[in-house]
Amino acid sequence: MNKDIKERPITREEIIHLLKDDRESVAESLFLKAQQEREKVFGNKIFIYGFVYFSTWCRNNCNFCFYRKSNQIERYRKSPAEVVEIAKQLAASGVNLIDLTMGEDQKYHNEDFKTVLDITKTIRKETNLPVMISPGVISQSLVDEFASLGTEWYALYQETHNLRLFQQLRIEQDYDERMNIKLYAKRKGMLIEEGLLAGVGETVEDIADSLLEMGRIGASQMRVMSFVPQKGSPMELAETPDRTLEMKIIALMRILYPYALIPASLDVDGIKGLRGRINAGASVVTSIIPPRSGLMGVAQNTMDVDEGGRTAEEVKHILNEMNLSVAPAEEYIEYLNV
Ligand code: SAM
Ligand code: MD0
Ligand code: SF4
Repeated sequence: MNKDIKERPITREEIIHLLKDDRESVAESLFLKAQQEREKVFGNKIFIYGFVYFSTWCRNNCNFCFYRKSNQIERYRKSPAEVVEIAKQLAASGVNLIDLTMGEDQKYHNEDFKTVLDITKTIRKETNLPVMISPGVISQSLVDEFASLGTEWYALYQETHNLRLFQQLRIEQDYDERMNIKLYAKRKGMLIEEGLLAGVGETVEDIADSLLEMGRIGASQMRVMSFVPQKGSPMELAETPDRTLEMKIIALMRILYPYALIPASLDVDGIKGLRGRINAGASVVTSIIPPRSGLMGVAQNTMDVDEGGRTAEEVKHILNEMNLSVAPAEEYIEYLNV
């Protein structure tokens, strides 16, 4: 399989035009084209990712996030043994990758990430699965350490590629610092995931710029998530966008980058949001969380988790109904290695 990004078949102006055109027929034809493109590369196979949000402590104050430092909420930090146990449980359920996600927990920064590096090493060994880390911004020397452990992925989302909007969302954070560490990880041989938020005040021009930038930086995985308002945050009363926007962006990503891994995140609308995102051209299902593990999601921190809606089993069932199936572990590893 060739995961290099193909030449772009559509221009910035065409993207803008397609995003502005709100006829249902336009969206439908984008979805159809995106499904055809996905099928050419991935056949009827979909990858699924286990999500382990192991510390909800954070030193940052992103305006859109429930876990921002200033929000007075109950937080947890799972012990290494618990994290490893949950990862093993996810592996046994058939996920293709373990995503180790954390807030920018100062405790881990103070100890140079010793615990997180240990957890990563153990999980790679015990599950034999590729690992993605989503730790926020870290230093170059830490990227070196994760890369030398063989950690496959570094996920770090810019949310927008409009500098002014970035500063409103990720307040007191540095756009270039965030972008540069992602590019550094790529140079060190890690795969990178880029992401954008829909419905946070961006224009269609901003979205077009993000779509093109994601290709330019060589992101092997790219995502879009609709903004979900969070209790106690400055954007609590802002509206969540109509989902057609997210679906059209997923389809455009697929059409622009046929080989890209593009998530259908269960974290936005729970399990009921799966079909629409797959039909828009997504090739990965993310945010699979074991029920009653005490773990949370991000945008939807509890939706469907304990009810068992966000499990590999439930996802497999729905994909099968759609004549799709979850790829075996070896097939995902093969995809990454081509
Ligand atoms: N703390 C790390 C970081 O910010 O990079 C990793 C985890 S962070 C919680 C992961 C992503 O969740 C964010 O980059 C953002 O795209 C998404 N997210 C957070 N809050 C959200 C919300 N209210 N609605 C939709 N997506 C959200
Ligand atoms: C997900 N909501 O898996 C989670 C998360 C972090 N790498 C991913 C934002 O969709
Ligand atoms: Fe912290 Fe990440 Fe939430 Fe920002 S998005 S407040 S860095 S957990």
